[in-house]
Amino acid sequence: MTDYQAAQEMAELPEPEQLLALYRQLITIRYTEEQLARSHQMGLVHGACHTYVGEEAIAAGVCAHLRPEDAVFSTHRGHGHALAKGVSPREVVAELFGRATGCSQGRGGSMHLFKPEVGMMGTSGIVGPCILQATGAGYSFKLLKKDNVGVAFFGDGAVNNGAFHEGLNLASIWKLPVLFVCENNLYATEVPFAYAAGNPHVGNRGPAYGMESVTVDGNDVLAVFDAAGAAVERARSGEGPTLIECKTYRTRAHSEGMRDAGYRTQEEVDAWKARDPITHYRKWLLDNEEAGPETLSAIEAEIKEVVAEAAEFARNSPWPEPETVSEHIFNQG
Ligand SMILES: Cc1ncc(C[n+]2csc(CCOP(=O)(O)OP(=O)(O)O)c2C)c(N)n1
Repeated sequence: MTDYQAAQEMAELPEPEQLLALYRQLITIRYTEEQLARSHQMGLVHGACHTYVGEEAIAAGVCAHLRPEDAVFSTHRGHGHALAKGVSPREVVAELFGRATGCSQGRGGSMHLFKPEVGMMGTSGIVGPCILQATGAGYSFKLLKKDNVGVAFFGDGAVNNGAFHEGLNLASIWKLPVLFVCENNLYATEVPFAYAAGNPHVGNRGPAYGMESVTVDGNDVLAVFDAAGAAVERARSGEGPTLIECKTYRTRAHSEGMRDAGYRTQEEVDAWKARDPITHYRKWLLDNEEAGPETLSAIEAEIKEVVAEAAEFARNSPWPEPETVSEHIFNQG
């Protein structure tokens, strides 16, 4: 039995239709990212483009438990979080193309994906603050006596930032309904986490804050789903925050167009590609007769169409009108 199979035997499995919804979500993120990478090469994406290829299981597994009123705060690698939280491929692609039909009306791009109506409270180019913003959302839900949760997605590069210490400590002492989801993909740009951290086991840090903490295989969507389900339940019932370390890997360059050599070996990249979260989950669905090949192929064909249409829609969308440039700007003077 592989580690993957063993983890599934122990995990609380989702309902059959949810198993397929997870597959659909994984495929949506992967195909959208691949479309964005191609579009970047064609010069259609304006600004940086950090893809989430290889890490899709985390956004899919966590966001499957969230309601539109739950608040997600994300990072520079946030397309998958936005999609899993309910922003459509059309709105994501159009935003990266700088078009008025994008979720931020073409004003922000990849690192400013906002859609408060579905609880997507923003991707961000600054490493760390999402931890504090999610803590603040949790505090606000607690004050308002709502059973909603705040979720921070962040990389290993954020955990040695002061925001991590302040956010986790505050959430712990006030038992705030927050999930701190660390996507530990082993590198912050080109810096290995093992080099940058005195204690490279993020999951071990929770107890230092008096906080529930768990480490899971971030390439295993069912393991993430299981851990996030327990954490969301704990948060909604007033039992406080959880730190979830998801061990994963990005298989593309840090950012599209960047060189991807000199800091990791091809063998390492290939070993992680062999643990691709989508390939593994697809095989698991088939082996366990949760879905037949025709069903999965139909989902793949449908999402391929959805994403191609989204790119076409974005390409044909208008640019923001120049005369609207001063709209949505706060004047603090
Ligand atoms: C406060 C801050 N410091 C430095 C940077 C420059 N920077 C951009 S991405 C990045 C690496 C982040 O690594 P990690 O948080 O592990 O996320 P990953 O890119 O691996 O998903 C850094 C240091 C930044 N954007 N913000």
